[in-house]
Amino acid sequence: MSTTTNPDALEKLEDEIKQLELTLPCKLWLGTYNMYFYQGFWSLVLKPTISFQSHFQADDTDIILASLPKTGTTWSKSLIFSIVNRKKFPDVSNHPLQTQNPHELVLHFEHKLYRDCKEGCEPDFTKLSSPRLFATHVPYPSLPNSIKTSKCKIIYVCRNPLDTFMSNWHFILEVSKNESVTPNMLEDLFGKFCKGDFPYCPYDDHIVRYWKESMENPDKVLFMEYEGLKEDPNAQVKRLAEFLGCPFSEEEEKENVIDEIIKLCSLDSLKEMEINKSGKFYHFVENKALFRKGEVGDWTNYLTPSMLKEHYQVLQEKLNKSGFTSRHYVSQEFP
Ligand code: PAP
Repeated sequence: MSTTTNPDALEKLEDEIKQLELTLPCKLWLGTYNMYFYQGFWSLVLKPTISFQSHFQADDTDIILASLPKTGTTWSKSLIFSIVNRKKFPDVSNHPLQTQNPHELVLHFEHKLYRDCKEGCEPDFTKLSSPRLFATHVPYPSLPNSIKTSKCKIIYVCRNPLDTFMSNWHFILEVSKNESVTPNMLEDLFGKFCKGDFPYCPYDDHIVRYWKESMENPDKVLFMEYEGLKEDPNAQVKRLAEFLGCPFSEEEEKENVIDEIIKLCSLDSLKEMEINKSGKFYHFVENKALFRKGEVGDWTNYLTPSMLKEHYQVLQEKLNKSGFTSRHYVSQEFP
């Protein structure tokens, strides 16, 4: 794909993407949207993904949050923003999180920056201060080379597959204006999720690729788990700050700065903020749809043993074979 931004090259890129769409496997998502199988993963946002992949130039100081949808993106965005900017915004009552949804503070590459920009132009990065904070759901193989080769940092957050699916399910029901999505589609969509026929999936490939990178390059990629954050937020916030090169000082620890950040970014706190009760992010999704229960193991209230037997075994076996280990995800007894 072309990497320049002159009009001819952009036109060429457009043509290349159109041609590509004709050759890629394609499925209809929720009976409405074209979902393309690109570089081993299903994508609903092919064009912005390719623009991002072709054009984005990372700085060594950039911080990039990567995740599958519904695995803790909003929470991680608020924590990363608050950790990195803690000296700039020491006063919680005046904190940017009070007036902006976390998705407006840490901008998403393929759902915001490269989706919003008109043909022939690049996102405007000039207003962002250093370190620039970004997020993406794009799988590791599709990241721009400059992210892989620069010294920028990647934080990957993942979540138990069953809770991830359930969170997606509730979000789809909540925000879908599409009448073809009905509650009785739960099992069908669960089957698709387990098979990998789901946006940004296969689930196992997405997490295993980032996990392997984190094992091989621990200074470059930090692998975090939603469940770990729930279990011991203090330890995880410290781990994040150290990884980002801004560890908490003894004085900050004594002054409870870590606890204040955890409290500010908690589900209850974000849910209660006026901006998250009424606003919309990226113009069309209600902020409140991002904050539901935030529980570990909520899937047990929805997925029946027969659904698990029918659909989940294959995904579990793939995860087991991948070598990926986490007591939250892979065990003989689980689910
Ligand atoms: P996104 O991919 O659309 O950005 P994401 O933030 O990754 O969504 O996931 C939303 C989930 O995180 C929701 O989980 P649930 O459906 O199981 O309840 C949401 O409740 C949870 N969540 C959002 N903010 C927080 C937070 N501050 N602490 C803990 N969980 C949170």
